[in-house]
Amino acid sequence: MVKDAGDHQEDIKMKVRNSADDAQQEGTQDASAGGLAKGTAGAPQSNFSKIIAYILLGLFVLLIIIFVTGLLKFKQISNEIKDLRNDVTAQLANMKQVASVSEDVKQSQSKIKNDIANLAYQTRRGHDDITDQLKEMKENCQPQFECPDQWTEFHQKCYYFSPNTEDWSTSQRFCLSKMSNLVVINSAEEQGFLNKGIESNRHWIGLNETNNMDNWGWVDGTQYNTTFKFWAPGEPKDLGSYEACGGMKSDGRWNVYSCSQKLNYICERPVFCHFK
Ligand SMILES: [Ca+2]
Repeated sequence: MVKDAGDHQEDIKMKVRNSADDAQQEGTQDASAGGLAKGTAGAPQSNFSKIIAYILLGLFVLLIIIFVTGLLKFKQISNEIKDLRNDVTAQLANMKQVASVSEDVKQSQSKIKNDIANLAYQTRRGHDDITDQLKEMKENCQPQFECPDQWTEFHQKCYYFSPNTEDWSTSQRFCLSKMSNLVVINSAEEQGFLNKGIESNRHWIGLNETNNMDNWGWVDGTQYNTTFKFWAPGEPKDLGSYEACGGMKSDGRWNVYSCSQKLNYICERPVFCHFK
């Protein structure tokens, strides 16, 4: 019995040993089998690595291209920004210049406005001065009824009956030199006064034919058609090619004479203001 137990243990030990040997042998076989498998899978793995490497290289090149492109783009944008900044600076300078010109225009307008205002003020002041002076003159003025020597006063007018004879134009020039005109007869009273003054001598009066067409006119512009007339019967006659001027006959009536004839003449002067 004891022997059987010992044998049995021995058997178990043997079995265990054999099992271990088998296991070791199987491990060796597995190991050799694994090494064989490993040797056959090496080629695909190398190709895969190459593909990965190519992809990585491609990505790297792509990155380089992107970087360079980006760098160029950045430089371009940077230049554009620089140009834009220069443009803005130039525009600001222009705006400042325009603002300066605008300011000059404003100042000029203001100056012109002031000048006009000053001129208007001076004009008003001048007008006021003239008005004051006229008022003063009116207050201090009195008609000069006393006529100069050799002049006769009648109804606030002064008359000069010339002692000498002249043609009509020379007579008028003399009257003008004395601040007068050849007489303009405005009324029957004036006609009557003159008729006495001529003392039966022929005298020029301020009438002449303006265009040889029976258009008579007074030297001071008085309307001939609307004024008193005292022509002798048959007058005014047509003298043809002779220039016709008006004069008083010895009886005082008006007569047409050739302007070149020499007659006495009558000057008439308005009454001037004589200051007190
Ligand atoms: Ca008169």
